[in-house]
Amino acid sequence: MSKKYKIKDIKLAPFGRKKISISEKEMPGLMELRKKYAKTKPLKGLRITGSLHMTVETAILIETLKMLGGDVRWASCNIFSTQDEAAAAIAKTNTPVFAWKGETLEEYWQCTLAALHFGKNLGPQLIVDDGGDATLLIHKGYELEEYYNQHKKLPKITATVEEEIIIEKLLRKFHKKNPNYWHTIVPKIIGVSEETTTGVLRLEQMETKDKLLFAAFNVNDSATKSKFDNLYGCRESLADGIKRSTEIMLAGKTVVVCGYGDVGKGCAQSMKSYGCKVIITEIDPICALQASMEGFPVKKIEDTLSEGNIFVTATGNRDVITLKHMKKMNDQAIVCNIGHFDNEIEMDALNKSNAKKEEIKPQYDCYTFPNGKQIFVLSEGRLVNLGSATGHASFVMSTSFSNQVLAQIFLAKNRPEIGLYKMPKYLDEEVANLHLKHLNADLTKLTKKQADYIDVDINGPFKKDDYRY
Ligand code: NAD
Ligand code: RBV
Repeated sequence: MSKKYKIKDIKLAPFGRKKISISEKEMPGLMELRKKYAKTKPLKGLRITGSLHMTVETAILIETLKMLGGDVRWASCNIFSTQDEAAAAIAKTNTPVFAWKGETLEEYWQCTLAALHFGKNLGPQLIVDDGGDATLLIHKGYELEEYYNQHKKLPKITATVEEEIIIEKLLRKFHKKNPNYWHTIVPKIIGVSEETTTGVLRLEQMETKDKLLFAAFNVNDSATKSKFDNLYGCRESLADGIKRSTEIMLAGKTVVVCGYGDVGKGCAQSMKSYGCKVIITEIDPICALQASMEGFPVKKIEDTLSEGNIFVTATGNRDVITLKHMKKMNDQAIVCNIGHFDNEIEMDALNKSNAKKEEIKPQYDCYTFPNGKQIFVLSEGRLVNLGSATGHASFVMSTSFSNQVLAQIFLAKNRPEIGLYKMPKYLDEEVANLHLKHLNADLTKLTKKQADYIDVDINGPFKKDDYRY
């Protein structure tokens, strides 16, 4: 396959390059890893597919993987999350990239497939995934071939969800020209490193069912990922998404945050700091108790509908805000989601309901119910910080992406058996260390006596594996 790209506009490349140059200085972890591995090139000659929001930060990740020797192809993992100037800057360097802001679902899956297809019967050896869509397409393609090879015909499409039907159709079309593609490429796949909570859940489910076809690395559960990106990242980018689209005054509003995990905690803190009254919904008593101890009322969603002005889902679960809920909300309530997938809000049902939809501007829609009540939905229910703004700021993505790079090096070096792996604590601590200087933090050094007393090595790891931070 050629080194072609599919993006919005290559003329945006100089603007993208300016943003990349600024952000590089805010990504000290990635810059340090470039220095450390530029000579030995641990990813030398390895074909790497990325399916991760094509932002400025991701551009710097891509260029790091390339400097370490990787042969990289990229797609975004969401139809709205691409920064077109970042995609253009990457395309300009002759890196195949297939991503633009505002893809249709058909285009989205074609882009994912293009990123996975390096040429006739050449697929990736390593995958950087966010949410698991690249991994899903490979597994579904493989399954389809299994069926075909056994029955000498393709199975009927039984899916009922629009997106699943799109995937099935795409794979069938691809199968006609490339009948044994997935079986040829899978044995050469070393593994995938997964960025986010929802993607890790998918991997765990596959592992339990013995369905995983290659090794997988859980990047999300590094402390320097989920305890920073999910929490502090969302603490800033949620407000960015809401304000860029609606321009609303946050102070004084009542915000309902559904889910009080790492992301929900960041969202709740953020809204509180703006002077909002924050209400939490939770299903887990521990998280509900944490919310209560922070002074947040914990309620059932049904009991917040007449109070809330802004609703944010952050659960990684489905059907958290339903059409029934939306019908009962206050006039001009704002509804958005910051979890990985758009099924947290019943968007399908809303779109099929008798509410009239009107676009205010891209990723900002007004729905008017027959009784005249209006609600606003941001980014069509997809992650609001990436759809309505530009995602997390560079510094926190440097902690996440340093884990990604180390995970890719681990996979390349160790070629582990099929299974789900996590970052060893000493590397997690190393990622934190790479970022301390940038913030002028001065770490205390243990004495030998102190280290012995608390039973750790003087150079770390400083905590047991199950410490929760
Ligand atoms: P988490 O597991 O730490 O938190 C989710 C919380 O939601 C849990 O406490 C769970 O008990 C709760 N929950 C589940 N079902 C619920 C329901 N029906 N009602 C109320 N609460 C419910 O996960 P996380 O790391 O906080 O991630 C949440 C989502 O955000 C995932 O989809 C993740 O992939 C995504 N994420 C997005 C971004 C972003 O930039 N937009 C960043 C990090 C993670
Ligand atoms: N995320 N990426 C960005 N600016 O590139 N912002 C957020 C960015 C990632 C984050 O790591 C989270 O786990 C994932 O998006 C959810 O899809």
